[in-house]
Amino acid sequence: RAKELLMGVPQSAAGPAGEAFLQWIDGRQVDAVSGARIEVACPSNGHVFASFPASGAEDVDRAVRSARHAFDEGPWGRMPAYERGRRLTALSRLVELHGDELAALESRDTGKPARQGRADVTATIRYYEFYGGAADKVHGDTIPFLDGYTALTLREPHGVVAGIIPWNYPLQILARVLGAALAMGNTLVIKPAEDASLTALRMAELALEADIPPGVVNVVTGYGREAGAALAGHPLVDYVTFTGSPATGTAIQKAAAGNNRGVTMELGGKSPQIVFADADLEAAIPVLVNAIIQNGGQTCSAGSRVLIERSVFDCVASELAERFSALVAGPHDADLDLGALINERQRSRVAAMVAAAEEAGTPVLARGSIAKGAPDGGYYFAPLLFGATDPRAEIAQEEVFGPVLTLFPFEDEAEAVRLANGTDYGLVAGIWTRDGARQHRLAKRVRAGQVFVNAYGAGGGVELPFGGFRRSGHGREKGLEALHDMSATKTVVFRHG
Ligand code: TXE
Repeated sequence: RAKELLMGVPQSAAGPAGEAFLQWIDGRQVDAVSGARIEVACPSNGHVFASFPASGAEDVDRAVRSARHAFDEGPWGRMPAYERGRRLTALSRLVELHGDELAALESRDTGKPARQGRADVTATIRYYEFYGGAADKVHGDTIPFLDGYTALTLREPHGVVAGIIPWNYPLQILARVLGAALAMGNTLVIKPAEDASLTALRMAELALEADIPPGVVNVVTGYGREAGAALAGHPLVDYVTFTGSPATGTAIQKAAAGNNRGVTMELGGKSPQIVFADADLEAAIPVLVNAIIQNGGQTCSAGSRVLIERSVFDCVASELAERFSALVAGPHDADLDLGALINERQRSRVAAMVAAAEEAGTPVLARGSIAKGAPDGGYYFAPLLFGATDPRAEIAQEEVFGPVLTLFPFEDEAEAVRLANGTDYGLVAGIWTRDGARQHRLAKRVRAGQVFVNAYGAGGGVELPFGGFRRSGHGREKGLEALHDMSATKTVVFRHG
């Protein structure tokens, strides 16, 4: 079916700058109207290996009109919910079938270790499976009302949803948006990040193969300030969902507010893990390390602050230091502890924040290394462990988005809660203690969209609602909760007779 649709339109071709990808609008592969392109460099070595269209407002307008038409005229929103679910489930099977290819493309595009690319594919399969199964299980209520009336609610799609996606987990974040939006009968325009668009383009193709009709999933590529801004402010878009930085989130909310549209915002975090003296430290230590080095620390839910009860501070710090010293960053295909960061801008940003903290006298407890022979052109940053850090410092307050961990001693539970809640973010938190009453108290007092007790899920499973307080954003993704964000309640009242 997809092959038929592609007949007579330009196919991907290998040129001097590698494979020339095209974007997907209305079930067709098309270039940007301007012909402008963005080159894709592999973060592991800086070599350009592909390119894709640098779209502008005109391309975005075509994509939005295609999604509008597919919503207003097409079968998608009106087909039985179980049928939409079946097609999402078919998409999950196709991701499984093409899993190796997608994982390799994701790793090459983002610099993440091969193992992480495969984990991202596994999560992507689960998202489509989960939302495929959920599509026909969300429904409204009947409401006791006046005598002589029947009142009920329907859950209806918004219409055209715009999804602006970041570069850290392109496949997974696309999957949580696409799965939830399509399950509820919306149509979509996706704008992936200019740093990592390739797997989104491949997913648009697989969606057609899964019999999701043309125009239901459009992927328009380009820079944020051009394609992204045009999409967020397009008057034919009904709802906007975004994952990325707070500053860009503000710009997108302003653009959507120009049309009074609803938004879901996931804007990162400065997530704490609180370690009490009675915790199972043997279980905690590897989780504390993994929560900050996974994906090179470029994870919205990264556990970037570890709060440690004073009596075990030195012991936990030295265990962490030993592990940090052994960490090695290297090329994605070497599959080491971590890969390269996404680009030079991100590496310099991390380096500048670290330099400022060192200059302010924050003690460095350990540094990992960069693999011998790692290409000079790669954007590597050796993992770094800071000791006791000033909670007011920039490194303690702002998201670093790199493999940098800061430690904070605390005296008692009250101070632990103050420190945990002492940033403007509130995305995820971890609590490590054997004291059951304290587990319950802290789970309530810590302000975070997800709280893990004696665990840290770094985002958690696809079933678990996810989103933030304060600067971490609003609205919830993942789980059944996302289906509420991706739909609107309609109340219908019948007067009898
Ligand atoms: O993100 P942006 P950047 C954080 C992280 C990182 C920082 C900067 O701290 O260091 O953000 O990264 C699109 N209108 N996170 O600059 O700008 C852009 O094209 C519409 C946290 O790369 O938020 C891309 O598709 N769209 C995070 C997406 O927004 C615009 C994930 C994300 O880019 C736009 C990534 C505009 N004006 C970064 N400007 C998380 N929460 O996981 C940009 N975009």
